[in-house]
Amino acid sequence: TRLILATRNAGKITELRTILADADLPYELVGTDAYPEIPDVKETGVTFAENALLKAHAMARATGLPAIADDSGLAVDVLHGAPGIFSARWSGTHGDDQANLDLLLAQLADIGPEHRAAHFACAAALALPDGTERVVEGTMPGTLRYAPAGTNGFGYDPILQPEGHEVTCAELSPAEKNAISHRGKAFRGLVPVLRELLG
Ligand code: ITT
Ligand code: NA
Repeated sequence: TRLILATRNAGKITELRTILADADLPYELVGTDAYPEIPDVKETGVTFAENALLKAHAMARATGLPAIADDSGLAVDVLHGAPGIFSARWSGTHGDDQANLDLLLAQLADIGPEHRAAHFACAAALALPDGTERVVEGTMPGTLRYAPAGTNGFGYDPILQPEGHEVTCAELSPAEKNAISHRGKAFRGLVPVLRELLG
């Protein structure tokens, strides 16, 4: 079975391929690069789950194949959950991880260490061409640093120190991050659903 991986984010693709390979699934994972003619869907949802489903349904409909999608982001307590679903374009430029991270750090410069709680969230969606849909969500709680540290991962990884760790996500190895991450939890949770619906 071919399974479409409905994301253009290189950091996500790397992690998803590893997380799903660990589950030893019998599917051929096909990236959206194989379908350059299919336009990106507008992410008009107000939750991670809604946006993940929009992306998965669009690819499943357009390709006639099952599709999985990830919508994710960083939710900061003192900002009432922002950047949240706007994480990828917090600075105004979609996908400029450095600018997004720099802006967020500047916005939190005066926030004390006791008030820097945040979490990553991920919604993992599966859509079938017949409209069947499933979503599994995962989170990773932590606190925000005052300066970036580490070069692994992507996005806001250099500033989020996961609960129970003394280093940032960008200082964890990929395997260490996947073991505790929002994305690892969400997609490992989706694995039994994939086995049930795709065989
Ligand atoms: P697709 O829609 O093509 O999947 P995207 O990058 O637009 O790609 P999102 O809208 O879900 O995806 O945005 C995710 C944002 O959240 C992006 O800015 C990431 O940097 C950030 N993010 C998500 N997961 C992360 C992680 O594990 N580590 C660091 N940042 C993360
Ligand atoms: Na999004």
